[in-house]
Amino acid sequence: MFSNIAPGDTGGGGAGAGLTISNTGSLNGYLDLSSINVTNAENYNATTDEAEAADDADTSDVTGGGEMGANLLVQIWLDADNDGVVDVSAGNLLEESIYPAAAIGAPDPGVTGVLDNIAATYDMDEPLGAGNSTYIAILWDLPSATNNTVQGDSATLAFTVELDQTAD
Ligand SMILES: [Ca+2]
Ligand SMILES: [Ca+2]
Ligand SMILES: [Ca+2]
Ligand SMILES: [Ca+2]
Repeated sequence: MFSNIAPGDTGGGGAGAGLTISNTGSLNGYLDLSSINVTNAENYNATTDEAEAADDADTSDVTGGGEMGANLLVQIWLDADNDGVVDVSAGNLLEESIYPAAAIGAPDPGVTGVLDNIAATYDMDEPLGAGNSTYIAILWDLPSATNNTVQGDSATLAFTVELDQTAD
């Protein structure tokens, strides 16, 4: 989703940048995320990535994997109004933060979740009425202190959206 990012870069958000989740059925549902998986790739090029090798003890995709997911900070949230902004009132959430997990009304944790540490499931039971839509969006931040270990690395986040008929 994002490429050529460097330490100190932030991004994501923006109006309409969210993933649209629609309940096209005739029954009200409850939204969960499952089968969440982060895959880290090293993409090491021996002729151009010498700076990476100086910091990264293992540049092998086979045995080491990349370090992007261990360094990239994210916030994934239910952007109910699809404006690309985590809406808050006096620092407290008006929209549910999925990761880091924080309910509406709780303090906004901000873009502080290490991507690799995301849980495998989020049993949110977010109500989604028949014919309605909501949006899942992500903000990211690669801290400026990140060293060359992430040079060329990539991380892929995959998840499944589940819509259950009961809050379970
Ligand atoms: Ca590595
Ligand atoms: Ca919003
Ligand atoms: Ca690396
Ligand atoms: Ca559930």
